[in-house]
Amino acid sequence: MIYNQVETAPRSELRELQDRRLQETVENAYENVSFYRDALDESGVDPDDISGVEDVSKLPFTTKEDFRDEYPNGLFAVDDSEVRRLHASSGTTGKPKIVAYTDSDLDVWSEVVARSLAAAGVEPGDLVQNAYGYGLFTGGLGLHQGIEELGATVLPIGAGGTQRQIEMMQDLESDVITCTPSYALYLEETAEEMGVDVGDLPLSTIMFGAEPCTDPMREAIESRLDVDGIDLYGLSEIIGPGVSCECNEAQEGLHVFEDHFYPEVVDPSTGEPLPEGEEGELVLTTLSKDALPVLRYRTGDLTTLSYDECECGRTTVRMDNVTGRTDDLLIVRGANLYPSEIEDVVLKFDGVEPQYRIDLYEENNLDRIEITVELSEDFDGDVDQLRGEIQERLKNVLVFTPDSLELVEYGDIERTEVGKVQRVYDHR
Ligand code: DLL
Repeated sequence: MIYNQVETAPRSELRELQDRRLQETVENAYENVSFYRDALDESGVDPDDISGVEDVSKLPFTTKEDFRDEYPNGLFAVDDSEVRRLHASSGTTGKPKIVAYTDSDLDVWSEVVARSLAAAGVEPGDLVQNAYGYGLFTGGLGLHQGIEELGATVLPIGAGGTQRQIEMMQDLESDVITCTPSYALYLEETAEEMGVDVGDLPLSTIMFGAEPCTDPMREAIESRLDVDGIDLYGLSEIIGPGVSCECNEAQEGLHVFEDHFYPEVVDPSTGEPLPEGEEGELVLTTLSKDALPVLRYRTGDLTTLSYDECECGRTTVRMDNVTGRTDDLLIVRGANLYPSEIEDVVLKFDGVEPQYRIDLYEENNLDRIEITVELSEDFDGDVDQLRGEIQERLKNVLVFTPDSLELVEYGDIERTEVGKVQRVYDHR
């Protein structure tokens, strides 16, 4: 279902809207945020120089560090009395990034989440079990208000309490669950442990997001839970969940809600814009945010953009599933590789679970990388042979041999019940 006809508008119409909204956003940022006034003045850009999105690359970037430096509210563009809600994104180090919403921002957010749900095939009247964490994280409340906006029913169960999740899902017959991909797998394992026949669960759709999910991981979720898995993307600095979402017709790339967020892909090392189809870092500019307008935010997420027509009828650009971040890059003895590349190779083997961890150490000034992968519960083959095959494939596909590849028993790798999963442990 298409929630708002703007999603199918001719691209020229969309462009006009983007042009106008970009001008307004730059004016708002320049007038009301001293950080942006200084940054624009320093780059020699006057808001009048920006007549539309073709001028976007004249604007300076905003980075994660800028959010930290301006902590807590240096990037806010409205008076405190107009801020209706705050959220925070917890980084791994330092202060969180605080984000703010006016009434109008909250309306936009509900709308883009409702559009995402509709794109996923969720319908008014469906019961959506929202298993994202409530609180400062944007997942819980972000999904919550969008589910209500769509006219579906929300079960605000939040993260964790997995047995209760399964019982309520059965008793209330939830049609949809919203959660991280790692939690979807944990839910399936817990249902098995409870003796619940997973095939009998009422779910038809899982909307997963907030974490990367490679193709083999998605296949594991879809086949084990017998559901459609729909990828939902977003980040607190821009709005939260609802920046882009897959459609259930094609499930190929995430439609960016381009009337509210302008996407670019740039070379992560030079910052130069890349042509359509080339992989690079996603940069987003908000087009309608009042409390926290953000110009050219370096998301760190790696993707490509495609303007090809989609079978669902939406005319909006699609971004590829995000499976890596610029700061995930592992540089091991001169080889550059992303954890998702390792995941993609390892999880394609029969006999292993979609559960693994990567440990990095420094030994005598040399990097050491250890990979640990879990065997399936019913694996009864030769472990050494499987290890050899995985090593061979890593070498052939990634030109890389880990210092150690350990295959451990089913259940040996710790699961994450609440929050985002961690797979890489850098002890260096
Ligand atoms: O994770 C917002 C969200 C909540 C998105 C629920 C989807 C569903 P943050 O905590 O600020 O916000 O983290 C944002 O998470 O820059 C990506 O690196 C990653 N991320 C979010 N969605 C996806 C996804 C929420 N679908 C950061 N695929 C982003 C891969 C994702 N990575």
